[in-house]
Amino acid sequence: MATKVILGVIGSDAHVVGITILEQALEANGFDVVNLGVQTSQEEFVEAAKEHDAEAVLVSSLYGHAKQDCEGFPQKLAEADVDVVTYIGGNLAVGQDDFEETERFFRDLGFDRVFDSETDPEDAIAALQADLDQRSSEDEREQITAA
Ligand code: B12
Repeated sequence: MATKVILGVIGSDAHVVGITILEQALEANGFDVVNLGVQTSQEEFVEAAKEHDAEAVLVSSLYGHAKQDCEGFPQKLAEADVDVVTYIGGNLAVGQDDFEETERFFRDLGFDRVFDSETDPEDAIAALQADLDQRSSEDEREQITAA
């Protein structure tokens, strides 16, 4: 069965082109994408991840308000018992920011990886595949240890 991935633009952000390209690239690489579209709330991401038993949640933000929109988001996933790989990408801060600082902010918030607006979708997909492979081998090891 194809790996299920939730994709959407968080907050009041209406920039749709980036996630459309990401959706196509993910599907071309065999992922089953649930695209929630633009102006998606944290709760909608959490509900969709739960409903579809997703393995990853990919959040996009372009308009410069990602820090406010994502406050508490990884914790909301954890509270709902949703254990997924979480990525965020796009134009994550206002203006010409220091990406290293932005990356640190979102990693501290709990996201697994942070991507800037220059990211080639194929690079993000390769990272996702590697992260998911690593998770499933860790799960297998845990099952063997528990048996
Ligand atoms: C088109 C556009 C619009 C259109 C959007 C139309 C639509 N329905 O999509 C309109 C005119 C509506 C618009 C409105 C606004 N916009 Co505008 N917009 C743009 C513009 C010119 C292009 C965006 C785009 O489509 N790029 C093409 C796609 C392919 O690239 P992308 O979106 O960056 O996505 C790629 C990567 O970022 C990455 N990526 C994105 N998300 C994710 C997520 C993950 C997990 C990963 C791995 C990768 C990833 O992969 C994508 C595919 O390659 C950009 C400037 C620019 N050159 O980027 C400004 C820009 C994004 N907009 C901006 C702003 C400020 C606004 C407004 C707030 C303006 C205003 N004052 O009203 C409003 C916001 C309205 C809202 N509620 O969202 C700013 C954001 C500034 C910031 N972050 O500091 C930008 C950067 C312009 C600028 N230089 O100031 N905008």
